[in-house]
Amino acid sequence: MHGRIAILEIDNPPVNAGSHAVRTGIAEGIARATENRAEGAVLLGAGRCFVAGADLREFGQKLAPPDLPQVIALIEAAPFPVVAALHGVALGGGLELALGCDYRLADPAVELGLPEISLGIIPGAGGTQRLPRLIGGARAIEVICGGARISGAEALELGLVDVRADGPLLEAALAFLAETPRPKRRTLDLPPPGEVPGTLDAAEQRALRRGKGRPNVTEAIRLIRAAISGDAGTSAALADERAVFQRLRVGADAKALRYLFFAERRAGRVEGLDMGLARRIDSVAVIGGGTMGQGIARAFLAAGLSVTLVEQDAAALERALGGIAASLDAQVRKGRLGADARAERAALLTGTIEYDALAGCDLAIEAVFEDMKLKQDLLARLEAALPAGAIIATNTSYLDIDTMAAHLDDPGRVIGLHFFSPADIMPLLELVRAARTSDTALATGLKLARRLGKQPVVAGVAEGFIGNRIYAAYRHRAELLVLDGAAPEAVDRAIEDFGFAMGPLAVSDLSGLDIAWARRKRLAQEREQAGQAAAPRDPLVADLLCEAGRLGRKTGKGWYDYSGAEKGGRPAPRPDPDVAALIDRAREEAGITKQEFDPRSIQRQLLAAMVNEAACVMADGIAQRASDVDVTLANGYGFPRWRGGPLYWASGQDRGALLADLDALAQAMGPGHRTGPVDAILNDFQTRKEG
Ligand code: 3H9
Repeated sequence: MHGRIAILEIDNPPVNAGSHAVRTGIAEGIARATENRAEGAVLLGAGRCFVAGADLREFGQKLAPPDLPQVIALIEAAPFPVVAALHGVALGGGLELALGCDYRLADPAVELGLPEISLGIIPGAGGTQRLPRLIGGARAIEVICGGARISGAEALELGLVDVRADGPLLEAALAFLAETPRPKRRTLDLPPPGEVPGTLDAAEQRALRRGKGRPNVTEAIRLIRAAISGDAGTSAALADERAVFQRLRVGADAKALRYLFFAERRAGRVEGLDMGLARRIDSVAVIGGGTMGQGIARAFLAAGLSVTLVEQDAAALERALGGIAASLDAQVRKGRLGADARAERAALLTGTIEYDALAGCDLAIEAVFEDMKLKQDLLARLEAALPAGAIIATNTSYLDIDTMAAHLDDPGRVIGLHFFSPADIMPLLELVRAARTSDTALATGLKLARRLGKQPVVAGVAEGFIGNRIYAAYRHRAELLVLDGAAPEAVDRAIEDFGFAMGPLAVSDLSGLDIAWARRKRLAQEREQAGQAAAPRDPLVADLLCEAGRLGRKTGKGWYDYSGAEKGGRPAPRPDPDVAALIDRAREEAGITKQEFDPRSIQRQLLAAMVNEAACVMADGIAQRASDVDVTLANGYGFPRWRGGPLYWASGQDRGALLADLDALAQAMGPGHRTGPVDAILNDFQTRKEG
């Protein structure tokens, strides 16, 4: 008690998750404050935030009472006003708790949000009912269904937060209560604010498109609409919300998404690595200003690092700097970046064609053409130009980093930082730990990933590391399905029905068929030089398309024809009779009998290819853990998050059926195919999941 004001501080490190003890503590605190005849109460969080939401570790079991709705009901029924004092984040159940208080006061840097949709559930403690009453239905749909975060400034503007606290939170909250009498004020009694006609429908349409038909999105919209209309009555709507939450919480989507949540946090850790070794990185050099280099530069600039872009000549440098400026401008135009932030980023960027300019850089990353000799020479140049101890990174997506770094005085400085294009948008960053990569370089890379807001995954050296290696196996299977008789659009559709945004052939068209073509030629050459005999079956058609100049969207034709109508601002892929004829010819020339494939067997074969290669990746020790493979595919390759990732998905399948799919895969791939130890990996995976 502070005078007549009760102070309830939630202290449950690291993020004050609303576990059972926290819920009990708040309930007891309210009861004691009532006994003590408190005239008001302040609810706040100790440490770095208010409350980051419900404790996700409890979600696999029955939730012990009191549940959060009960705690909020106690707050609402208390005979004194309760002020939530917010700092750091108030997310999920944390925001719902604050919405259940009579007033909200916040540090201006606070971030508010309801991320439940990303966890396969809906807010379960009144979020769908209270939030729309404060900020309106359309904005509530954006926050709940789109995962939008609300800043402190916006929360004040919207009336979601009543007072801005510039000084110490507790003092501000006490002063707020002392200023004038503060009556009780239930959020549920407030009428929803008026809405510009049409905005609610528009927000709903956007949310449904983004939500890809997941059941939690449609349920959330239904409940938000019920809050706005008020037809059902408040307590019935709250009970409805709770019932939907409880059902979804134990459903397949929610389980997979919770698995990924913890898997993603684990992926950033390396057993036994001393993170204290990480070097401070303030200034970086990006070598090569092509699409990838520009994206990487933008990612660094967005994180507030100073960037020196290095190109071969003045003209290329001007093009690269111009490209970055243009894309920053486009972000401003689209409202994604403020004019001040754009100016700050631009001020952090310089360009040069002189390696001497790198003498002050803490890290350099090369993003030049995928050519071993070129990269070897470049790394040597960087070693000479950079200060001692600075980290040298390569963005190669396939090449052997051990070989690349072998000629340096100190190969320990070299690490792979494999970004995905566009590098400032895609969340994944594969950190490649080569045989001689030092702990310092690895720790620095992990810390840097965090600073860039990326999802790190640590990989070992292998053709394509984790992600591209598995993806290449999947694409190979897709191409063979086409050769054996499935239409390209049938192959793509089968995996899109599984939840991928695009099938592998449409993706190839988007990124350009020539990249994989060059890789196939290189691998064939390497295989020949090494005297290796059997290779998996050649998919033939992809090569023929390239030879015919059909390199994908950039040439207007690839697996599909792009000369037709636009869809979403881009020409839509249309099946092309010329491609069908080319496939028939290839099949005939190779003496292959055309087979029929139903959508399910196509889908199962594509998944089997991923699962099999994932098992090979594990067997070779390229990924630290099975869950890292899932994190990679879900964050960089469009594997539907609500399916958890290929190994998680496989662990939930009937084992006999899966092994049969793997046999069929081996048959289709031919003698050079390597069968991964899927059974053993999944047994181990199951034990870990259950343990
Ligand atoms: C919900 O609230 C449903 C309600 O509607 C239902 C009401 C009835 N639970 O991310 P970090 C751990 S659903 C358990 O590395 P950061 C995390 O595992 C929930 N643990 O830090 C890690 O542990 P460890 C809605 C959690 O600074 C440590 O905290 N809420 C939870 O990068 C640090 O986490 C959310 O979805 C949790 N809820 O980011 C918010 N949250 O060190 C989820 C974190 O052992 N959380 N941990 O690996 C976040 O978005 C970020 O963690 C946060 C901090 C932004 C808070």
